[in-house]
Amino acid sequence: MRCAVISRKFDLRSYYGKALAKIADRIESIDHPVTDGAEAVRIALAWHPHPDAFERYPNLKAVCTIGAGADNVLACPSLPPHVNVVRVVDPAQAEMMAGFVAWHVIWHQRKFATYMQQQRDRIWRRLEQRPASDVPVSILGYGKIGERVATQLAGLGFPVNVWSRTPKSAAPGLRAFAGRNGLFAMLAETEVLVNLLPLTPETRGLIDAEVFSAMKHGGYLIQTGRGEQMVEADLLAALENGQLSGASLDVFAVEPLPADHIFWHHPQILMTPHDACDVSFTAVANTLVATAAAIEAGEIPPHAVDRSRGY
Ligand code: NDP
Ligand code: OXD
Repeated sequence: MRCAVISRKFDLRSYYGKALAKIADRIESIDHPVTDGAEAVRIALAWHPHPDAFERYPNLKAVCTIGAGADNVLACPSLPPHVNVVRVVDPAQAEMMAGFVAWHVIWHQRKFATYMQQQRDRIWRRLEQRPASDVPVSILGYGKIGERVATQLAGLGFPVNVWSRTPKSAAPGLRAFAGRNGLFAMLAETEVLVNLLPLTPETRGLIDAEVFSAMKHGGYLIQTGRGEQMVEADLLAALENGQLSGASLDVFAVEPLPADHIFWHHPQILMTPHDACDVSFTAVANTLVATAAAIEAGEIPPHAVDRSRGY
């Protein structure tokens, strides 16, 4: 099946070159814009597509992303309403995210930022430490990734709360919350807040001053969902007034983060360049193959997002 490879941010074809070569007998991948035979294109592999990218493929049936979040494809103005958008669901990615989040929770719990400063100042001083059981962690989003992250943290001894849109029965040892009221009930018992939500109209701007002030004083934010979900000015104010003691930020409203942004040199912020975890090459290739097979069979591809819900 013919697949257009579309991105205005990355050279997807060279990045995924080996993975695409392995499936070349089933998927013929061609760089966008496909000039000859655009009408034969039935699937696309896309990440941050050009706004008009999908206009030229009249027989497009599905667009596969290279990540768990499909927001950048769903936001593309030329995406036709009938086209399926397929995200990657990769247990290895969820596991990598679980390690990333655990590291940052422990960074906060064990006061490693202070130890780094003490080392720079050549100060030998032991700090008072708390067991994991004294540090409640709450996760916004109890989906494929949030679930794995929650289990990992619970296994390390942290009390873990999870929040979803629809009510869930959480795994043993976790407390589940849902909806706006559930959010604020959960925040009252939150020291570390982990964001693992998809970007939708409901989650855009959700993490704001009201959320920070509902958390325990001196709390910590781990921002791994999407940058647009957090109000930057409210984070800076919460750090300034001590409501939050620090934040780990992996995702930003503008990526790459502009060189003059205050986050770069803020003493209470730890930053990574949207690299909390990655999907494996194999998972991307498998998603394309499964999508092509479903289209040939006239079925909805596995892991197609619900476009009315936005994730
Ligand atoms: P899923 O679709 O599996 O899970 C999404 C979860 O969010 C579900 O529990 C869903 O609730 C919940 N949710 C959605 N909207 C709302 C809402 N309005 N209120 C409360 N809960 C809501 O997604 P994944 O777990 O696979 O991925 C989550 C996100 O993590 C991605 O969309 C992406 O933004 C981010 N991500 C970031 C990465 C990084 O490197 N920084 C890497 C990978 C992912 P319900 O269960 O009721 O449907
Ligand atoms: C993803 C991401 O959605 O990398 O997978 O953010």
